[in-house]
Amino acid sequence: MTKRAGFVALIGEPNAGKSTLTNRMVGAKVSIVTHKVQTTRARIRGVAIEGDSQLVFVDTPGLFAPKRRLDRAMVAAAWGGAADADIVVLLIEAHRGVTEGVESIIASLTAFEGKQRVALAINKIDKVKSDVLLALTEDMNARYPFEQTFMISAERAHGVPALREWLAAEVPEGPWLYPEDQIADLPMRMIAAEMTREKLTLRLHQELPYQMTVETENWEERKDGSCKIDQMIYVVRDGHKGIVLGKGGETIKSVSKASREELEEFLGRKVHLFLKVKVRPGWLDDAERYQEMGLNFKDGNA
Ligand SMILES: Nc1nc2c(ncn2[C@@H]2O[C@H](COP(=O)(O)OP(=O)(O)OP(=O)(O)O)[C@@H](O)[C@H]2O)c(=O)[nH]1
Ligand SMILES: [Mg+2]
Repeated sequence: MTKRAGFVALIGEPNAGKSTLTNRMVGAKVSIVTHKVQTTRARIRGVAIEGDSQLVFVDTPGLFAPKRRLDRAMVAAAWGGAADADIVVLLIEAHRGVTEGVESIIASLTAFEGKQRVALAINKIDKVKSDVLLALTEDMNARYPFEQTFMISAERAHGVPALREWLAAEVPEGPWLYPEDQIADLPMRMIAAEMTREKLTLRLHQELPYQMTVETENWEERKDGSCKIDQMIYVVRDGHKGIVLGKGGETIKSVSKASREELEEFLGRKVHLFLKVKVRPGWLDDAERYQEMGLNFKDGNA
């Protein structure tokens, strides 16, 4: 029996469905998903097994034209993930077709031509008719020599097995990279912080989700098998603090409840979750915050 293992980087525009696909492949929620763009901030590794192959999916932040330090660090992390992978899968959205963003990703991809294996996955096929898909496949393949094109719906799991089987056959021969029962390569305290950030992002509007970060400050195992988790939510303005708390603390209470419930399901035990909000105007230029997010601060240099 020949074992195979490799890294598969998922790249694409923000909102393309990279995290949804990562979770679908892993069979568990290891990366947070929202309907908003720029949800994923760092490289998240999720592990899947297909036959004798271990596939390490590298979910990356969306690729877009960065403006701020955080944007630049996110985009650098995404391209870094692509460069380090055995196979890159570019995800695009079927109903949006070849957007300007997709064009610019393809322009950058040409630097990989001949050096990196790249496949195309047209996602969200549940949103379009099949003739659209054929035209889009032709158009994309005229722009870049993709090894294969897959048509998938990450959300509905359509076409996902075919993609997984192809990847399993194509990753290099070699020993597995992670223990058989490991599904993610991300510290638990970070997964926990991400869960809270997801619930906040779903509740908050406009720019606020992008100007906020969540850190797990303390994790205490209790004798009764439960754990106590303290998290800090950093915002940039006083006004934002009020919004995060909500009237009479309503917003933070419901966020805390939703996050705790998901954490309990993930960990399979009782969780006591305590959230606090801190106003830190400069956190977006604070090297320590980037380290906590798993990003390289210097990648954000203009
Ligand atoms: N209709 C449909 N929606 C999908 C599909 N896959 C993902 N979505 C939705 O698309 C939105 C974005 O999904 P994410 O997985 O967070 O996208 P992402 O590429 O990780 O986004 P960033 O982290 O911001 O770069 C969510 O609302 C998903 O539910 C799909 O196959 N069909
Ligand atoms: Mg994502």
